[in-house]
Amino acid sequence: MPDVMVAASSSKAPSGGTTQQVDVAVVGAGFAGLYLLHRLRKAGFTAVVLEEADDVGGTWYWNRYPGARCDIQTIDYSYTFDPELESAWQWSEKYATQPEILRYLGFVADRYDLRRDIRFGTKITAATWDEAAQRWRLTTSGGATVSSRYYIMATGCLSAPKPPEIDGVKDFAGEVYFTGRWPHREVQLAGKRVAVIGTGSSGIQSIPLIAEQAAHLTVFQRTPNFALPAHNGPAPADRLGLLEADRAGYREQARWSLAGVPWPQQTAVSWQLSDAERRERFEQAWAAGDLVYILTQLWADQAVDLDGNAIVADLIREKIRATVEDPETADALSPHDHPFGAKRPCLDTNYYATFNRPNVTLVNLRQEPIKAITASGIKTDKRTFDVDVIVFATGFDAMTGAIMAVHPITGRGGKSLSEVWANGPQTYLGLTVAGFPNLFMITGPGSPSVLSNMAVSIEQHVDWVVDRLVAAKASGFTTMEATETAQAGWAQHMADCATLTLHRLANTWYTGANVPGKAQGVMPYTGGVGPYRSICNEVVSRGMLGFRLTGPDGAEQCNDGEVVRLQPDVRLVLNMLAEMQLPPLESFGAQGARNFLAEFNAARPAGRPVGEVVDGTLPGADAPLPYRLYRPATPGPHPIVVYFHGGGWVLGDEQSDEPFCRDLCRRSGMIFVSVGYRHAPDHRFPTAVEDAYAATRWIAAHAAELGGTPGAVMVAGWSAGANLAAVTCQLARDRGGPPISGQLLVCPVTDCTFDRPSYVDNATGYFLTRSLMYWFWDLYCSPADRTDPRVSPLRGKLEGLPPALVATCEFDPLRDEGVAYAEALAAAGVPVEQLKARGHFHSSLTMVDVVITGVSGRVQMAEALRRFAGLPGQDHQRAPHEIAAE
Ligand code: NA7
Repeated sequence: MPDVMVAASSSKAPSGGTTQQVDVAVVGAGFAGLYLLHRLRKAGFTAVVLEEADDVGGTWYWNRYPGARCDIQTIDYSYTFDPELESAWQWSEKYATQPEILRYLGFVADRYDLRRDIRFGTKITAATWDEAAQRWRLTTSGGATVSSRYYIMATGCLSAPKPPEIDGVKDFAGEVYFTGRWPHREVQLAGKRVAVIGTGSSGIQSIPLIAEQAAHLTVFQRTPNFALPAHNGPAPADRLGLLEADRAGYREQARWSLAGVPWPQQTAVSWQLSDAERRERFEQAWAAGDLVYILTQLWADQAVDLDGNAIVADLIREKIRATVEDPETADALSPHDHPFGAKRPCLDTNYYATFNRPNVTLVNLRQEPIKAITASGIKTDKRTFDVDVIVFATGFDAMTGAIMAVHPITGRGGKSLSEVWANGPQTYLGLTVAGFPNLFMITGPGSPSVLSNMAVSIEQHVDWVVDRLVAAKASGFTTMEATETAQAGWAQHMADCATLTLHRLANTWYTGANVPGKAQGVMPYTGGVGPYRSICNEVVSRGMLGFRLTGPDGAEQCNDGEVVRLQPDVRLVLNMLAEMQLPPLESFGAQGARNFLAEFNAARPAGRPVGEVVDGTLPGADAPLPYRLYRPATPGPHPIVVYFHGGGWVLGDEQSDEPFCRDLCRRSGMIFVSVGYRHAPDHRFPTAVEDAYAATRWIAAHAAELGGTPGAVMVAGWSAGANLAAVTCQLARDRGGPPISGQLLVCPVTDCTFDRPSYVDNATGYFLTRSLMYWFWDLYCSPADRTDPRVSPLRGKLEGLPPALVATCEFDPLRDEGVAYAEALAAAGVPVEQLKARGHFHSSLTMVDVVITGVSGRVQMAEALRRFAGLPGQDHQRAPHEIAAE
């Protein structure tokens, strides 16, 4: 294999002070810059790459510390754009070392003759958008200038090392090294007293090797990190076999996966598995030595739910205790302050075992913070450590540092990027910034970047950008700029995604917390590589949504808007349903639709355990009705909620909303009795409502027998069931009971008018369609009866009704009639709380464990029920999710 060549044939700056004119200027000759240059050239653009280092490699040029390796398997951490390149290069190990990765990048640069357009040793000192010329003007360290139509930052996410932030570094008389700027010469540590500050990936990779050389190693740890053994060696035969059996298929699967490595999505959640099953899965992951595997393959809730996550964290801490002989050291090395995966976990070789060596000491900075660095070593507030060498493995000003710290970037109207990002990075898709025309970032903040296999994300970004430049050229546009609306929408979507995961619960470089004074917020896109790719594609298929394109002679196209308005998990559910290409539910006929629903429900998660589930029969209006009772695990008696399922008065039964009933039973600590009322078309209006009322009477009268608190009951329902709950409250008021202390109406049907905006805006595409609602209405109720308050409760008298929580979802045809009912109740003096779920669809709140962003909505519902019952609120401090409010 050829060794890395030093830039023997690099691009030369034009002499004589002339400005180099190119179509595209690129910063950085790492993974991204090299592929970008290759693609740009193939697409016919003139391009120059400006690189501060003396050779290609980017992060792999600078990070030469002992033990530096990739921690995505190398067969996945490779370019995939050229099958011939793939067969021309063989990796020697499962996780390649830094020198091998650098050789690979040199090999790629040579193979595609890239060096002739790269200017090495060139630092850009300023980049300014020239409004008149509609071009970027770059000045460089050597004094040469470049003028380019497009300016692309291929600067990587972890390129700007963070200053040590410790007093006295300059006073230290010994040697100082930074892992992120390790010297190119060999560093002699043998026989020396070495200090390593920092236990992120760089520290964890280098500590075992430094310990082998040093006379004594002292590790200064501020935050313990989770690390798992890499089990390095040859690429695992099973993964290699999969790749070789179908290279194109394997790569394509990676592109659509969550993390950019082709592992299937797990569906089983932790509480559906036994202890033994969970342990088996964990041991398998531990043995696999693969970060993406352990982060994605254990159980579906590990990255989104604190309880599911705590199980993994406990098991890893158990491994640490089993490896580290001194219990106090083991304890200090065990992370307790963040969920597993919320901070970047590490892959190690002998990391924990290194602390069993007699020449290694761990200093827990949480117990004795560093006071200063002195001429002879490091002083904590308890002790002094004299050392010969200090290694700073203290990390980077991640993601934004790489872009902002490089040089001032000035956009339209003289606005600087540092100003625009003062409160955190603002981007559209992590690719562009409003106000900075023709500026692109490869794997910028707001894209999956560091939460993914970078190789896959880089190729996706490069392809997307170059394809857009080609398309713009073909249609005569010369500038491209994100709109403010699109950018704000992306910020909202980013925040929605971040709510879904546990990343926001840790202070990490993902959130900017590692740099004092840096704005805080989850910077990478947490929604996954595949979903992100589909969004980027959607921007294009919707006519460059969110971009303003301009060209000569006033040509302009602006298709403004937000690309994602749904909650991220709702988007996935709806996309999945769309892919199934189901015929409209109403085309099955009533019985066919019921069968379909039963089959559909059988495939969903079963719902979490409750104390007891009891089936029984109660008298309806004029026939026995089945019911299913969910009892909390806590000692009774409990308040009772009478529940009516959804299904348009046509579908469903007392079991069909089981996960929702279980969830609310657990959260509220109340008995839920789900009633199997009779359905249309066999039993048309008013059978269902009379059944609902009769059932409520009977349950209230038999509360004590059912284990409930005697006295008032509450009613609840979803959709048509919420319609029955609302009507039951009116009937109970008018017919002398039973006493009802509160009503929970989730996406209720309240009126027979179909011209409210939500019926029009959400007529199709959100599962519950307008035409399905028409069908339900037709089967249930003749037009002549529809204004009867027993089916259109909005038309009834509303005074004197029990307090209500009315939940509505933004993308639901029924949204506006729910809101209208809440407002009318309030106007009639009824205490009403509204829950308007932004970005949700009709089924969001009841799809427990599928639509996770619905959790805090259900927390709110449970709290409302407890208030209705006169019970104190619960401590929801640990509820990890907040529903987005409108
Ligand atoms: P990281 O992961 O940011 O780790 C830096 C480490 O240095 C981390 O343990 C920090 O503790 C520690 N640190 C930072 N500043 C200080 C000061 N002032 N005093 C004591 N300790 C400090 O950087 P890496 O280079 O290891 O890895 C970066 C990424 O590269 C990695 O995640 C992979 O994606 C590849 P803290 O946790 O902030 O308390």
